[in-house]
Amino acid sequence: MRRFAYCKVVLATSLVWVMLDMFILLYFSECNKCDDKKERGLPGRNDALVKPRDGPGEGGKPVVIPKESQEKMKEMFKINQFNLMASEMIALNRSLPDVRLEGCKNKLYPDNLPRTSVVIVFHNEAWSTLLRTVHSVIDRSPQTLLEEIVLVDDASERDFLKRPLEQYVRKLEVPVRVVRMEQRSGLIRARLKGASISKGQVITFLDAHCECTTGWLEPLLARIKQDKTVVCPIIDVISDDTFEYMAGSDMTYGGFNWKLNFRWYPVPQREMDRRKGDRTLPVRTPTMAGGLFSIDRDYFQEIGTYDAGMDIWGGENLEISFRIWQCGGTLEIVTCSHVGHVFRKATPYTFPGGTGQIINKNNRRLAEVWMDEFKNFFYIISPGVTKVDYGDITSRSSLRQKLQCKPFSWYLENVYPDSQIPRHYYSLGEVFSYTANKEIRTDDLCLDVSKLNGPVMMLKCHHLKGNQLWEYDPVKLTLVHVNSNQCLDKASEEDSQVPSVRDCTHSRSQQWLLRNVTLPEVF
Ligand code: UD2
Ligand code: MN
Repeated sequence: MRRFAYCKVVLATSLVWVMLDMFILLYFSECNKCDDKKERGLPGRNDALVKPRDGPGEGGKPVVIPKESQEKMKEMFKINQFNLMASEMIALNRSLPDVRLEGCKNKLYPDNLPRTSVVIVFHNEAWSTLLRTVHSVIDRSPQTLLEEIVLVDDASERDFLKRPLEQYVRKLEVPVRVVRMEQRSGLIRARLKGASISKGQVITFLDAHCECTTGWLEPLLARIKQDKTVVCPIIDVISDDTFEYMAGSDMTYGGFNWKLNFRWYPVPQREMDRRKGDRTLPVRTPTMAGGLFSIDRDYFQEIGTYDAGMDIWGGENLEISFRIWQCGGTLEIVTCSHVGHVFRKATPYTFPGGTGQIINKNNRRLAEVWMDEFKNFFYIISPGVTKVDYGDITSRSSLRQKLQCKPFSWYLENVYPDSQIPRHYYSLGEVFSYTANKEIRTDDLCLDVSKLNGPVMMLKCHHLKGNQLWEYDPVKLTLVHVNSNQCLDKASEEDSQVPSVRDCTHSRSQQWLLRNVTLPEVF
C-alpha cells in the first residue's frame, strides 16, 4: 500500500505544532511550588488607600522592581502567574489614565439607566488584584448605578480570602457580598450562583484581576437600556510583568480559530462601514472574550444563562456568543467603555480531572449543541476531542429548539463571514486543509514560498493567491507552486525537516497524498 504522503506534511510541520503544544502545555501547567506561599498576598501596606501621587503604578505606570528583589519577585510570580510583588506595591485605588476616544468623553447618557450588580468570581485570587478590582468598580461607577458587588469564592484555599475578606468589604461604601461555592465548581457555575443571588436589573461580570476606568459603566448600561444587547467593554491590558496599564484597541473584535480558541482579529471594513466610520459607536462582535460583559437580568434568563454542564474554565465564552447571535440577540463591544485585565501566559490554578479533558468536554458541548454539521470540521482537525465524554446535552438542545435559534451556517454567513473556517475546500486533514482557493492552510496560516529552491514557510494567509497558490495534481500527486512552477519537496538542503520547493522531478519526495473526506453539502 502506498504510504500516505499526507503524513509528510504532518511531519514537516510537526515542528510548528510541537512548539504550539509546548505553549499550550506551558499555558496550562500548574504551579507546583506554590503551596508554601499560599498566604502571600495578604492585606499589605497599601490597604490604607492613602497614596502619594507618584506612588508605584500610579497613572497606570509600570512598576520597576529593584535588582536586589528580583529573585523574590520571580518566586512570587509563580503564585498567581503575574507579578504579585508589583501588584502589592500598587495602591488598591491607584489612578489610571483616561484612555477613551475623544468623542466618548463628552457623550451624554440618560439619567434613568438600569442599575447593575457586579459579579466577580475567583479561585485563589491575590488580595491586591481582587481588591483593586473592587475599588476600581466603586470609585469609577456612579453610586446610583451600582446596586452591589457580589464576590463568589470558588472554593479558594487561602485564609485571607475567608474572614479577612469579609471584614474588609464590610466597611466599603457599596454593599459587597461574599458567597462561597461549597466545592470547586469552575467559573461557569460560580457565575451562575453569583447571578442567581444578585439583585440589579443588569448583571455585569468581571474577572477578579480587573481595573475599571473613568466612564466605563454608563455606556454599557445605556446601550442595554436602548436594546437588549449584550455588551462588553474594550479590554485593556494590564501587564502581567509590570502592571502597566495599556489601552486596548477599538479596532479589534472577537473571533475564534480552528481549535475553537477565542482570538482577537481586526474589525473588518464592513463593520466600519456599518458605523459610517464612527469609532465611538459599538462594534458588533462575533464572539466575546468571556470575562467582562453586561447583560440584562431577564434577557440572561430568557436565553438560557450558561451551560451548567461546563466545568472549570473554557468554552462558555463561545457558547454564550453563538447562542446570543443564533437565538436573535446582538453582541457588541462598546468602544467608549474601557476595563483593564491582567492577561496571563499561564494559569496558576489546577484543573481537576485534567486540563485537556475539561476544555475538550466544554468545547464538545459547545460544538454538539450549536455548530450543527460544522462540528465535523472541528472533529477532523482535533480528532482527540471525540474521545472525551461530553455528558448530557438534552436540556441545552431543547433550549435551542425552544428559542428557535438559527443554524450555525447562518451565523457564519451573516455574523462572521470573515471567519477562519474555510467554507470550501478539497481536502481536510488533522493538520492542513487544501482549500477551494488552492491554499494549503491551517487556521489563518498558509504555506508560502518566498525563495526559489528554498524552504517553505507558514505565513498569514493573504488570500491574494500569489506565493500562496498551490495546484494539486491528483494523478502525479504533486503540489505545484504556481508562481515558480516548482514542486513541494520533502527534502531540504539543511535536512532541517522543513520542506522546500524544487524543480519538479516527480520523485517520491515530491508526492503528496491529500486525504479526501466526504463533507456535508454546506462545505
Ligand atoms: C478568559 C476570560 C475568562 C473566561 C475564560 C474562558 C477574559 C478577560 N477572561 O480567560 O473570564 O471567560 O476566558 O473560560 O475575557 N475562576 C474560578 N474558578 C475556576 C477557574 C477560574 O472562579 O475554577 C475565576 C478566576 O479566578 C477568574 C475568572 O474565573 O477570576 C476567569 O479565570 P481566568 O482569569 O483564569 O481566565 P482568563 O482571563 O485566562
Ligand atoms: Mn482573567
